[in-house]
Amino acid sequence: MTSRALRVLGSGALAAVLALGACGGEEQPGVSEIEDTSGGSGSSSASGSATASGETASGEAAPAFTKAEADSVVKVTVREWEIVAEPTVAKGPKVYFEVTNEGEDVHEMAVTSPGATDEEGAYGEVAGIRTGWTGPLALELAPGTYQLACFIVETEASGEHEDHFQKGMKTEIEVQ
Ligand SMILES: [Cu+2]
Repeated sequence: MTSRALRVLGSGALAAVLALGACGGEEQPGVSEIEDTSGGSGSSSASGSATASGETASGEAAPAFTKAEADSVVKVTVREWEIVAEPTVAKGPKVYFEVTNEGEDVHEMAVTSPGATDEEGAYGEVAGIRTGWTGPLALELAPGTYQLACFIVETEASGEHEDHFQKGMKTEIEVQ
């Protein structure tokens, strides 16, 4: 009898190499940033830019809100020597002023409390409006009465002072 050595080829201990499927890739934070610029502002910012600095070409700060977002639009005409607002009663709080200079001198329009005689404490202003120009001013205003005024004081070649406010460049509007 031949003993048959049953050679059991040990299949060896196959090291179970657990291929750890490193699925550590695409972990997404819970918050996904959605840029909803439903408006037509064509500035599609690249991803990641934290602040969309709104500056106009002239370097002035962008209005706090757009004309489309305003509760009312007040068209203001400035000229020698008056300021005319239309309408004179505006719905707030978001009032969007469009100030057009139909005069010959440079003018400004400051929004102040009634009776103010200078622009200190003004809620806002559009300055340096040249002939034919229109300047925007977006202000959030509480209900009440406001003065629109030009506080420019010019000195003529003759030395005479030309005080736009004293000459009549002021009016009042009511914000409801
Ligand atoms: Cu003026």
